[in-house]
Amino acid sequence: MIDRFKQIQLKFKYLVGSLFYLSYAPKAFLYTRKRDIIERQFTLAPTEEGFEKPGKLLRAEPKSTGANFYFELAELEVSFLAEDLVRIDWKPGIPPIPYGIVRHEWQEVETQLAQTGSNYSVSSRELKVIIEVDGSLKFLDNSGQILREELPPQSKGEGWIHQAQLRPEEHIYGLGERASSLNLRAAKDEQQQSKIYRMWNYDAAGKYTPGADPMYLCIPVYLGFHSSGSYLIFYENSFDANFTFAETATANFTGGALRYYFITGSPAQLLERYTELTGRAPLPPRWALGYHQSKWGYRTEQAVREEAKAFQFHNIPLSAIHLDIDCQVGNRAFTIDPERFPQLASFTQELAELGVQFIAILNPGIKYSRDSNLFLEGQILDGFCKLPNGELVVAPVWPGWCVFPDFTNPKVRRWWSRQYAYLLDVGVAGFWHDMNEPAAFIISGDRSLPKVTQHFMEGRGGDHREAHNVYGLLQAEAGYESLRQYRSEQRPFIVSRAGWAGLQRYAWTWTGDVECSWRALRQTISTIVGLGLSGIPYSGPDIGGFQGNPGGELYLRWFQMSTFLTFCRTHSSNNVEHRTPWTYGEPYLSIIRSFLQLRYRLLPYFYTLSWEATQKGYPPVRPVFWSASDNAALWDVEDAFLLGDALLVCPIVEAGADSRSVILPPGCWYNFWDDTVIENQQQVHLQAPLDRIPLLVKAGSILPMAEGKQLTLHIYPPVQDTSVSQLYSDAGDGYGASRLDQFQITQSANGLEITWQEQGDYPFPYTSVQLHLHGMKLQQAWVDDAEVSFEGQKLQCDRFGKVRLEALSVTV
Ligand code: NBV
Repeated sequence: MIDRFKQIQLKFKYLVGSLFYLSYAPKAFLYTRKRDIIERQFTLAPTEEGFEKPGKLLRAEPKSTGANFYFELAELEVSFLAEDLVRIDWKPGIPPIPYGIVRHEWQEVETQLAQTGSNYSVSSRELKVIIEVDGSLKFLDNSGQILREELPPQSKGEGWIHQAQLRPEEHIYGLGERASSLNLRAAKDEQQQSKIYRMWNYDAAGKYTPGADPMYLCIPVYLGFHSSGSYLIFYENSFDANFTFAETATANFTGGALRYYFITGSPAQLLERYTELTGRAPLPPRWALGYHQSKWGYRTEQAVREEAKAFQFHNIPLSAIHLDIDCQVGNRAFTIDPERFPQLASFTQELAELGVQFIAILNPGIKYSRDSNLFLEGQILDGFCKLPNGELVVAPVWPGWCVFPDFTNPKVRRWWSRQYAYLLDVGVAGFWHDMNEPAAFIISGDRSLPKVTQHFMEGRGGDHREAHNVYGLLQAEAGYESLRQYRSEQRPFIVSRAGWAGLQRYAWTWTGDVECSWRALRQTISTIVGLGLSGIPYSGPDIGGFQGNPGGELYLRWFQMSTFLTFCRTHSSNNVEHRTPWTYGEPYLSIIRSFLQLRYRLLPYFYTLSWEATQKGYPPVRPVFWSASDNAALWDVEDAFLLGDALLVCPIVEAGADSRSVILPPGCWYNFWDDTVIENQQQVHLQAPLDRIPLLVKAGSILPMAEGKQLTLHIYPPVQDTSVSQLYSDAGDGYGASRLDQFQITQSANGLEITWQEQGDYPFPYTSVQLHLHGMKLQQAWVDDAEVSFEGQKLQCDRFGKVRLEALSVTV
């Protein structure tokens, strides 16, 4: 009876939600027609200019960090920015505005230009580029191994076709957010042809099933792995493009310049260099690594208050609540309805006292109405996107007919930045940028602005074909700068749906309106790992999926996976059942609670990984092959991921499964749950009853976990000679002092020695330290040469310089 009632309720909710969407249909229809007319009216006939091949190489000229090459029909500039990083510029082409790039000055690299017959080469100590007489390029590492062979580029009208030969075994990863296999080359379309990956940020609402393309956040960067090595290619070109990976890797750009960067090295080296070029993610506030609760449907202060209290009631940790467009007035950006949120300043304070941050959504579309202040202000600045005839571009989004700030204009970014200030003043802790591809409602065709829309492009001018993919990036920049300026003592927190290369400098992302299914849960792993390899370290899915009701088992399995992702948030649509950790009752509630408690205990580890991302650009969530990329058996593992170097997370992605097999990177691994040791096995089968997913710890690691002021260092021997684990701490927010504690473990004949080195001036934040030894039986222990007692495998101690543990029967 109750079930029946619930079903009717859900159907009713679904109906109301659908009617809500439908109410936009007339506007979407009108806009679609108008957009088609506009595109026809203003699109210029394509030029026939270009070349099939650049012609013959005529001469070469050395320059300080590389060389210039002159072909019959084109010019090529090869510039080494570092020993392992080279920039290639094929000309002619309008140089890109460096929206993706942060580092412009590089130390001079010594390079040699050499001629062999009619071919040339330019080399640094790490990398050689061979330039052949027809414009083919080869990239070789310092041992002479060929990493990549490119065909001469083809210039087609305003666009370029760029191709490289792929090895049979070559695997490809990246391209930003993709709902595809982790190895992008493995995916096929419905005709069993190589999948086409489009480079065009796209609102995937209602279409987000595995295989869908394009998605919200495209980045023209990919990594290639084959038997002779690995490399990264980043095209600094924001135009619409298609990429395919068959016998050749083909990039087909519709416009812009053919400028790209080539980097060689291991995955860690590739990400370090790439993020040196495009920027690293700043340290987030520590609370952001906790759990976030969201739904499209918190309409009142009271509803949010009750939700926060329910978390307390259920004893489930909560760090932030996200408010969707229904907290706004008429779905308008920068509003929060004062009738439904009458005491916002004291309310955000009340939540903060519960340890909960208030996050508000924002869409870029501004209501096209003289009753909208934002519209009037933007008009004074002449800051909205226009058509070539000077008319405003007007398209329907949630507030109704909307105009769109031109974020490629610095004046507009500054104006947009100012808008956050008053929400910051009343304690809004962070912002969630939605619909910023930018998305518009349509009946057919592209869900965005007309391609002929004009953009300021920092003064040089351009159109939407070039500006579209950087739109969300530049909005995120404006938001980030705002938070830095108006709340300078705290670190910014912004989540952005769309973006481009460099988004990591300003924002996190989530994977949008993913369907609610087991296959979508499985898909999420590749999507998130692929984002990390594209330089975006912080991302996560709507736990349970956006559209639909997952039921207890799927929600739980989704939750268990997300426990180990950087962005851990439940979110769902306005026409589905309200979804929280307690929605499905027991046993799900208790299991979710224990997973979240584990996540919070692991926060010192997460936070240290975040700090590492600021230093090196490594994504905390990594492919299983991260530290063993020459092991081809790992290249296709897409049902597991590493969290840092120490944890291997193996989610359950099938209904009813209570065990699964795991392909392991080489070495020795511990089962986190029972300390069994798995040594040098390529594949194991592990139990996964509802209350756990296989979770493995790499031998040699120290896993720092905290409960209140007590820090426990979980030590997993053996170590190959020595190994070092780090622990980063600071106040959790702001820009004050910090510290780095480094623990070095050395294996000795009858036990272990651990030394502790401290750096930095932030006081040690824990009042007690416990050492927990796994896999060995503790016999005797000395802290700074004084013998101490212990209990079982645990040793309670204070700060120390050196601990010596005599331990027996190493289980391996
Ligand atoms: O603002 C409503 C939703 C939001 O809940 C979701 O997370 C976004 O991805 N938003 C999309 C707009 C409409 C979705 C149909």
